[in-house]
Amino acid sequence: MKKKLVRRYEKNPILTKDDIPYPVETVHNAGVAKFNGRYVMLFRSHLDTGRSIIGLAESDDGFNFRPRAKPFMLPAKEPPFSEYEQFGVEDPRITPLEGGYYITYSAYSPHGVRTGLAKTTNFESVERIAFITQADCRNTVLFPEKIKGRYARLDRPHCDINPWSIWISFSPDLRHWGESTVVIKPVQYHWDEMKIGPGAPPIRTEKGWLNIYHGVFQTMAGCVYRLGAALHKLDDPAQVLGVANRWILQPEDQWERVGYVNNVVFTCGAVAEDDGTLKLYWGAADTVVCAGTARIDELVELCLTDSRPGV
Ligand code: BMA
Repeated sequence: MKKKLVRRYEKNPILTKDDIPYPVETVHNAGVAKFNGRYVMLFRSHLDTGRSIIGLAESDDGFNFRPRAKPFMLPAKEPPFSEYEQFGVEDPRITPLEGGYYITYSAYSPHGVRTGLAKTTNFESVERIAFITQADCRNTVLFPEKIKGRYARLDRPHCDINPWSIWISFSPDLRHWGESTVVIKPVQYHWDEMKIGPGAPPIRTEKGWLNIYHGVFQTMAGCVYRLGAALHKLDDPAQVLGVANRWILQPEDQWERVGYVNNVVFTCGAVAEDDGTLKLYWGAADTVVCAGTARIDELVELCLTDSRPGV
């Protein structure tokens, strides 16, 4: 048997709807960051309308999380944000950047799905900055530092004539984005053949930016969401050094295989630790939050040795 690169936390799932002090139907896709020595998690929850909101939970060890009494982000009530969040807010990612914490999230409305950018400095209040994509484009992750003087991001536009792929864009100010190019495409009859999208915000390693993304394969029993890894060049992340051929995590545990949407592991966040390990968080079957650990150097090695080009 091949070595498992992601080791599941033995007490998964780490958060379920029963832990939440307000009514929700699910607790899943979660961005996580370290803040003042603790771990802060922003997670998506479905309400019983089928629409989503974002909650917050805190932890001292990255595994045992205490949810806050109230949700952290509800659909905006004030223009211009209210128009584009009517159907809910989903899939938050947190990027520590220049002393603040930037949150990218999916904003759903009758106009489609686009990416909202918000900022917090204390995880008590949050300020919406702008929508940074048009419809239909989501799964946006920011790089945690400027690269050659510009901000950078990965995202995933929808497309009719090409399997949905991962793109990169650059910005002088986090609001205006351009110079977009496609960087990773799905491969036919491969585990990620149907569509792919960025997952956790990229992680700086000595050998490149580690990008943990999700890939989808369609079967007769529905779609299977798995996680994969890719490595981007440090000073030019539009260049992909390698996309691991094999997935790094797939639905296996009961709560990953059966839930609100069956057969889903979907990440919005990972935390790199000083000891070279990664804490990885994923929504399981769109119902609960799970965690695991991996060695960063093993993931990087996989991207460099058993891999394909990005495009
Ligand atoms: C994607 C997003 C995620 C979700 C996944 C599986 O398109 O909607 O929020 O976890 O599908 O249902």
